[in-house]
Amino acid sequence: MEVESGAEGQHPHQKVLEQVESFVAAGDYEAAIELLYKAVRETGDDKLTQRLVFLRIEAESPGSEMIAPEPMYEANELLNDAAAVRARLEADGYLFFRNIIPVERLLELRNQITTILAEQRWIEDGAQRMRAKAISRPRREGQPKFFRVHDRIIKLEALHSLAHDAQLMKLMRLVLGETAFPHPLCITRLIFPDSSELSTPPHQDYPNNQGTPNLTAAWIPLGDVSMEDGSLAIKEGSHKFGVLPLDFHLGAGNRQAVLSDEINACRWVGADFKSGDIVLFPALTIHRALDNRNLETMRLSVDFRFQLEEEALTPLCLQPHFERVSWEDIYKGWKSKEHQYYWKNKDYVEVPWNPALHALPEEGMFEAYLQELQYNVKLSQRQAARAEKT
Ligand SMILES: O=C(O)CCC(=O)C(=O)O
Ligand SMILES: [Fe+2]
Repeated sequence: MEVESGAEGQHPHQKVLEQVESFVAAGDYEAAIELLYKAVRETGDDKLTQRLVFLRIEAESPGSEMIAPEPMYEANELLNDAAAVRARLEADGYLFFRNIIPVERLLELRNQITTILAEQRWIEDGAQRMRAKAISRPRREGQPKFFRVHDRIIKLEALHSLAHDAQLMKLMRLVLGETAFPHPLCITRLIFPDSSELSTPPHQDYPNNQGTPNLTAAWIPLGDVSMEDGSLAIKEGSHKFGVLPLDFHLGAGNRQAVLSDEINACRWVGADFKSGDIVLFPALTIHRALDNRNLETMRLSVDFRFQLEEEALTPLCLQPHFERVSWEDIYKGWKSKEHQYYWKNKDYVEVPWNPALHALPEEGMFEAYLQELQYNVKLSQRQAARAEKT
């Protein structure tokens, strides 16, 4: 598209702006945004950029992204029948079990994590600390303040040893097979309330982990996590559509899967999780987090990935998340050696990481820039709204 410049004395892209406003007046936000998007990409003009950012915010009617998942199927009744469990995973692309992980273990890990969060002033300290009431603005993966917390959490023995919990391992052997073992890469999610732009978007784990597509994630809430608190949702049956194209997203991983109409037709399923519950899903299943809409408390959860021996993995899965702290440092001060370097005794096939599977399209950087601007505007709007209330 050629972006015409206007008459003298006018903004150089006055014609574009007029055309945009006439689309807006006619209620056609999609056309207005498309026109502006192209114009901003071509010109980088500040005024056009600002209009685009505000229009994109306006066009998101409140709750437009809100989804209402159907209930997940609770598979506990299948627990003594491996064939039935595996058939269900093959059919639905996920398994949900109630009450698998010992609650005391989860509480202990939550206790240790919330202690760190309170010390760093992310959450309220004191008698209510375990509630994880947020008192700071959202901290995002990659920021220095994020790492001040995460570099401590990644060292917790209670985090890494949870992946080897006897009940969890029993379940993973039932689902995957006798040689199932967890990757040493363990992920902790520290999700602030009221920051929907940062909610984990719909994605497949495969591009982030690669190796075997049979890789199976275990998502475990650290305490009760209802849908209102931003729990995990799964696109039922979405594992049957292969590896999907990627687009930028501000949420965890910075990548969302581009969903076809066929996949969009699959149902979202979810649950109000209780402490001890678990969801398993293979690497091609589309999943996302719901927005944390409780406006107060952080959503804390962990996710581990399991595979069988003899299957493929990439070197990244043998490293601590974010690769900032060495295993040697992580293990300092641990009480037990049992789960240190345990993967060295496993027979897996190490395959190289393929950057092409993780690459964003060319527009990715531009989209990143726009989402960042949009997020900052939304943050200030929220702060202003809060200030008005008090
Ligand atoms: O908990 C989240 O927000 C994301 C979880 C996820 O993507 C996973 O477990 O693979
Ligand atoms: Fe994921």
